[in-house]
Amino acid sequence: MKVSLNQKILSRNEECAQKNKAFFKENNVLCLNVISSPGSGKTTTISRTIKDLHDQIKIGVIEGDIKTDTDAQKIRAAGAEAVQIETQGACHLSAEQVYNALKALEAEKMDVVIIENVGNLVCPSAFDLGEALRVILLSVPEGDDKPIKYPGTFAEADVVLINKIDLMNYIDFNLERVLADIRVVNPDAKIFQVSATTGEGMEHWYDWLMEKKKG
Ligand SMILES: Nc1nc2c(ncn2[C@@H]2O[C@H](COP(=O)(O)OP(=O)(O)OP(=O)(O)O)[C@@H](O)[C@H]2O)c(=O)[nH]1
Ligand SMILES: [Mg+2]
Repeated sequence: MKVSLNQKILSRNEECAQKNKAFFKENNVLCLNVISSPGSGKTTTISRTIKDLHDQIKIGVIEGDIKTDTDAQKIRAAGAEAVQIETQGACHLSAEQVYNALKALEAEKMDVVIIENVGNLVCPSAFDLGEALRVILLSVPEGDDKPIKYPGTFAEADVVLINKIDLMNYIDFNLERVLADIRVVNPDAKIFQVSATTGEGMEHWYDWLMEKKKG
């Protein structure tokens, strides 16, 4: 019974994800789904990306949180339009929520739509939102064992941003191990080491993003 209900939820989500995909294709919008644990630096990374690329691409953001619109406010302060979804307890965004937010955002006017999923390294990875690319963040203070503990999430990544590298000298974090562990579950993912606060390494992420936008 439980299994069939889960399948029903996932297949309903997949139907709507296909609608989102069609919307992005029709409007030539590149969509990214950003997933990580709470506090890894999703909003900080997106805000810095908006500021640094504002004269090259128009970015719109859909924010997912259980409660509050504080992340949407931070995105607007960084200079981009943002729509906040409050999931009221759900640990991930659904394709239907994103579909409704796309209208509110007027996403057809954007070059890139970035979806910041609810902070959670497990649930969001099961829900396709119709995105073209999936971005997984892992921050140094979370520890170097996360790729082997959450292999399903890392396996789905197009790009992994290892964030907060400015803290590397203060924390026991084996970078070589992390790189090797990601490679085991996902040999094709691009991996960039960045600091969203100091800006270190962000240019490689920007180059990758701009290449993807060009197609
Ligand atoms: N030292 C350091 N701190 C960072 C970096 N990136 C983000 N932070 C800090 O980490 C904290 C959390 O950052 P957020 O961007 O809010 O993280 P988030 O992933 O959006 O969090 P949720 O939306 O709650 O899941 C803030 O205090 C940031 O200033 C970084 O590269 N280095
Ligand atoms: Mg956030």
